[in-house]
Amino acid sequence: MTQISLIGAPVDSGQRRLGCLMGPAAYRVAGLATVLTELGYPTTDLGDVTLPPLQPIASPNPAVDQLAETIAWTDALSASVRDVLGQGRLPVIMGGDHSLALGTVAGAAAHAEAAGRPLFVLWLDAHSDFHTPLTTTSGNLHGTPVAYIAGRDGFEQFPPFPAVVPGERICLFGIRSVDAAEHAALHETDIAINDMRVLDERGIVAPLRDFLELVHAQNGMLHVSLDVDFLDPSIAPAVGTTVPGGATFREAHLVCELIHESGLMTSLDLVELNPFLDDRGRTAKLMVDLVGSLMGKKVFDRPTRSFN
Ligand code: 5AB
Ligand code: MN
Ligand code: MN
Ligand code: MN
Repeated sequence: MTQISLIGAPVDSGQRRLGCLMGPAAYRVAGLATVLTELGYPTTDLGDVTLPPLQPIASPNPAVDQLAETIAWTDALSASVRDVLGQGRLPVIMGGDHSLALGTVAGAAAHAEAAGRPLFVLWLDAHSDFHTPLTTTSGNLHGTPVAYIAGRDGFEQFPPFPAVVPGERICLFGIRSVDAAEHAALHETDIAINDMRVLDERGIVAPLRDFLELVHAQNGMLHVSLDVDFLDPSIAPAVGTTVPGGATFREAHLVCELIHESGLMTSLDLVELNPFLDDRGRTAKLMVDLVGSLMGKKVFDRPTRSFN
């Protein structure tokens, strides 16, 4: 049975609205470890990663906010994810804003390269997160991790990304808010863009299976990055960047169930939960329920299509 390590990542340097640093505590209160244990997975909570005091670092783009903190989180979380994967365990990162994925995916990429396997990234999000520190106008670095993972220029102040993930191994799923600079840059890549228009037309199953088939065919590792704003704000209000028209309750569970059935996921981020904006813990509880589906919780056992 897969062994799971929970990593608390109280990152809030990637955006300016306070509260994401309470995310790991909210997942603990909502019973994440218990859900995993009850599903039969030996689960260890490694506690929260912390940072030492830092000196500020200036960016060539004066808009960029909290660069030193975000670089330090990148280093620290890359090391913890790589370490957990090296122990043969599944890291589940309890965020924290999405800038934490600069580090977690770097750690997964370093591990995959050492293991001689290709890394694939499934990005469940309202946004494409394809800015660089040079193109962002908000200055919020939670809008940049996909660009870092894909090897775009502009991250010279960050640790070099260990093994750039080619566009054909990245899948954006659920997006519905893309800035003009991101849009232009995405057109130059082979990243699979499953925006909400595509999901409305094709549904969840076909585009997701297309991507999972690719991962399976290449014996890939699969990092899943789940941004709370992937979900419709009516069911998941606890996020700073709500965008209408997101995944419904059943669409989100179906995504998670299909990922589970594939048996392919090797690391998971839970990002952007802001418990200060929540309504009696409902978003935290929904995220924990979705992790349950990702790890095999189902209403009724039936024969399923497996990739292994
Ligand atoms: B999130 C925006 N593109 O750059 C920007 O929540 C939003 O991690 C970024 O997906 C959203 O500030 C980042 C307008
Ligand atoms: Mn995001
Ligand atoms: Mn988002
Ligand atoms: Mn276009």
